[in-house]
Amino acid sequence: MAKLKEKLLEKIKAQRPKITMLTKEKGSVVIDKVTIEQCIGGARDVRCLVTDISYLDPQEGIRFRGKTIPETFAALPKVPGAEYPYVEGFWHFLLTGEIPTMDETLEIVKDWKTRAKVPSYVFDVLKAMPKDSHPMAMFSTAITVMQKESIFAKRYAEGMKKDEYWDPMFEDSSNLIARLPEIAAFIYRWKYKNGNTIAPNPDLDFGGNFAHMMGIAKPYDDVARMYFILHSDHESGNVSAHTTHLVASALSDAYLSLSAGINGLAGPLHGLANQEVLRWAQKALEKTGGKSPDKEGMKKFCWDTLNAGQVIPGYGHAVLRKTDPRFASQNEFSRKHLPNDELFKFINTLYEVAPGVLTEHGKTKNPWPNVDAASGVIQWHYGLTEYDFYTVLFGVGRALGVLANITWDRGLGYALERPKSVTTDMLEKWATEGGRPGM
Ligand code: CMX
Repeated sequence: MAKLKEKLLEKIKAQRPKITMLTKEKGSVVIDKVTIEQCIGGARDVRCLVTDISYLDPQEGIRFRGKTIPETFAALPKVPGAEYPYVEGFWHFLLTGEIPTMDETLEIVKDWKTRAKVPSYVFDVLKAMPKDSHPMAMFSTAITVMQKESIFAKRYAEGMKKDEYWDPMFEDSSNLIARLPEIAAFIYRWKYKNGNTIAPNPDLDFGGNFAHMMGIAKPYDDVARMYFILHSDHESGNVSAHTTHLVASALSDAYLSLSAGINGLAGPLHGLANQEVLRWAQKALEKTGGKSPDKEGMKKFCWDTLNAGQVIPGYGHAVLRKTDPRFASQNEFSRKHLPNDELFKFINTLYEVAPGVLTEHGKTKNPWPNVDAASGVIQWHYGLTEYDFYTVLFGVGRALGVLANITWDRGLGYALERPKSVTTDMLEKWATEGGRPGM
């Protein structure tokens, strides 16, 4: 085995300079409809995905069905006595592009209650997992294990026609979404609260019931609503959305597709960054006795991180080139509800300092904060200090966007996804020839 690894390392080391040369010196050579840099560099900016559910402008940030975040929050029907809208109404909006009436919203609230029962074997499987399993591994397992419930898989095996695919996809997606709050809250209480779980309250909406099952008092119900809506969709190219779409393109059902997307969300360069921000902030606060450092102290902490070869979590983005409006929206909530929170002060000082440090560092194309920079602060403030769990919250929200997308994928009969790969030798040849012949 040692020999095999030695040989492999030798080969990797020989290949690395070729890849660096191709990217740095020949990156702009067009090899087909893309450049060598795009081919090696994660297909940045390659326009080859279609969705009408959300669009991400690099300067402006996300629009859901054409509406900015503040416009979305303002337009949707609100839960009585709450600041934020029904998640159920948002689902209607994502699916149809139309703002639902209160009656239409309440119909979905009612419908999801009939779908919300989580099969008991899901809890058995979760209980059988080691207690130190990551909550995202538990969340993804719970979704995968429910695959036997898939109506799409059953109907497909019976020989359903292609133009009917969207219908069982919608049913599976609705069933899945309705069950996610109880699964997520179960994982939290099972793992961190001695298995002391809280039964759902059938009188509450999606966000309210989640807060209730988490055992966290108001206004956490509004935090949940805001959080799920903000994290729902970010057009199609991000890892969780793209993975869900890719897996669904093989006609895998909603359970298999969503769990794959959730696994992608669990990566530290994607959704896991929200827990990393908290881990990083807590490390800094430990050094300063719990008090947010001043600008100079923060600058030093940023540079220490960068000089150690690590990223500043919560900063940078593959598409965005300005402050993420999802960050701004959460900061607005914090300013209103937790202005004196020490962690909030930390995040604000970081916001004043990090963009300058990252610009001086000179690597990232976007020195501004993304959604993950602000989210943990709010969770921490309301007592959810187990930051390993934060990405599960992201996952519940992200399910809304990706499941709306794959329902539409089936409705429009989108194709099996199958991009073409090339070899490094081919790239080197085309780089020398100034492009792929005929292109
Ligand atoms: N701190 C330090 N370096 C950073 C950085 C950061 N926050 N963001 C980017 N860079 C570096 C990259 O690591 C890369 O370095 P190398 O050339 O050595 O590989 C360089 O800057 C160029 O990267 P980029 O083109 O600006 O960014 P990418 O599109 O490659 O990556 C992202 C985007 C988000 C993965 C990256 O900015 C990052 O790692 N950020 C920190 C983690 C994070 O917050 N992720 C959450 C994103 C939102 C989400 O999906 O949830």
